[in-house]
Amino acid sequence: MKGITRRLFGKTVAASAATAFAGVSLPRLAFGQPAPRASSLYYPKGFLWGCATAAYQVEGGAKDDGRGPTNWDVFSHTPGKTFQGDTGDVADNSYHLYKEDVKLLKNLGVGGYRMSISWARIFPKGRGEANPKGVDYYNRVVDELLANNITPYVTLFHWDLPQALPGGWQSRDTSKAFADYAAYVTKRLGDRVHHFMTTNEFACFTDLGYKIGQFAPGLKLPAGPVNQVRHHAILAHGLAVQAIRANTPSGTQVGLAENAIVYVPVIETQAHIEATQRATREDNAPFLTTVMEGKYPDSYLKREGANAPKVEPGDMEAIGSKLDFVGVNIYTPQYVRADDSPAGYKVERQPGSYPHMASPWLTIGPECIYWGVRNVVDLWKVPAIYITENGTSSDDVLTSAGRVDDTDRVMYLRNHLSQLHRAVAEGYPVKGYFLWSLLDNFEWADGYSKRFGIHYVDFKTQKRTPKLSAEWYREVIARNAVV
Ligand code: PNW
Repeated sequence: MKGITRRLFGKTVAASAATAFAGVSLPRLAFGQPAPRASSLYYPKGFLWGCATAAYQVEGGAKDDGRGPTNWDVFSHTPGKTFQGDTGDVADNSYHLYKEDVKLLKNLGVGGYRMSISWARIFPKGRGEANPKGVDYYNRVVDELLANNITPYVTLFHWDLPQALPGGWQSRDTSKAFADYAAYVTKRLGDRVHHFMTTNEFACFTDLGYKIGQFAPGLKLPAGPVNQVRHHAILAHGLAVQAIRANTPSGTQVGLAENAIVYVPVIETQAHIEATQRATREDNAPFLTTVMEGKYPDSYLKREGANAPKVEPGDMEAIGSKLDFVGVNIYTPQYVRADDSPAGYKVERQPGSYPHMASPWLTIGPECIYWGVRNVVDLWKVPAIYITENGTSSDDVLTSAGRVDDTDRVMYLRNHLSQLHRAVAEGYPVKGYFLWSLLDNFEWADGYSKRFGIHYVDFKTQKRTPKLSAEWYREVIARNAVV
């Protein structure tokens, strides 16, 4: 041991002499290896760094310029549904302050911005007559981004559904209305926007809304109707992919943003890794698995029996439409082991002492971002994958000096980017990363009680203040490396 230490010590001295000569003081790597620069975890040239938001969470302007009411307006205005009755009526007022938000993006140096479009601004009743002022707004936002060299990545549905659509996602007509809306809006933006995501997180707007009741519309339906809601959601995605392709120039990149359950092997042995793959395919059956395979897995249909979704001719073909990329929203891990059960895997219960961030569901396991990418790419051979969301809530405090030192968020992000680097280094086709979120915003049922932004928002004055994490992210982007 001693010998090794001495040898490495010698190298370290030489390294610090070299760095001193270069005129910069740089940290050293462990084991005495000289750090060539500030970090060895470089990302490939052209890697896209970005931030993400969603319409209902940031825009406000709920009644402005002809926007129609949505499921989330109704839900958030229903007593007892959101934290202290918080609503998205005003949120970050980005409907009016979008230029300021683009400046924040510009200061960070991001290359991309993931935003969503409010369907009810374009079609206030979900279908029928379009509202030109809604389209004008998104034209302005897109033009402002492009004028600042920021590439827009546009999600067409991030949970705010026009209230006027009867039955919401319980109705098959909603899937068709979505495709018509997708056709209409992408035709108008497609000359300048080249990346579209159909939907965001199937499970959140189907299961949480129609099975658990925690999100709009707050229903608790039995298994059969829930499976039908899920089917309408993936059908909406599929029909929208077809509609976008028919209405945009060739080369337009179409994908989705999905929060597949991310499984991490308890130990990195071949058996546990294979179990993790099985679990990924099985437990994402009604959503990503079916979208990627164009077919409900037999095991899912068998499990659901009489409750299985009713499928019409042409549905599966639409649902399985080839995608240009897959976006994954990654926050937390689930651990899996191989076992002797018929399924061949077991999902581990997390012990009570398992650490989490400010949101109790946000358990910490940075390797989930590596495994999230690896499982999806290995299972379905996707040509390109983006991290369409990753980030955390924190109990942020704005000091009298105007600082928010969110060291826990920096810790969380740095660890995830280190693990994402592993996927990149192993050759997985990770094209970009969108941090959730640019701003503190309306965190759904948690209202404004949970802050996810790298900019602090004073919701009374709408003042935005960059947190320590914004400073940190700016440095990551500038160096194209984990710092
Ligand atoms: C995502 N969970 O939602 C959404 O896409 C965002 O709109 C949201 O603000 C962000 O993550 C932070 O929550 C999730 O319970 C909601 O595991 C819940 C969960 C995961 C993601």
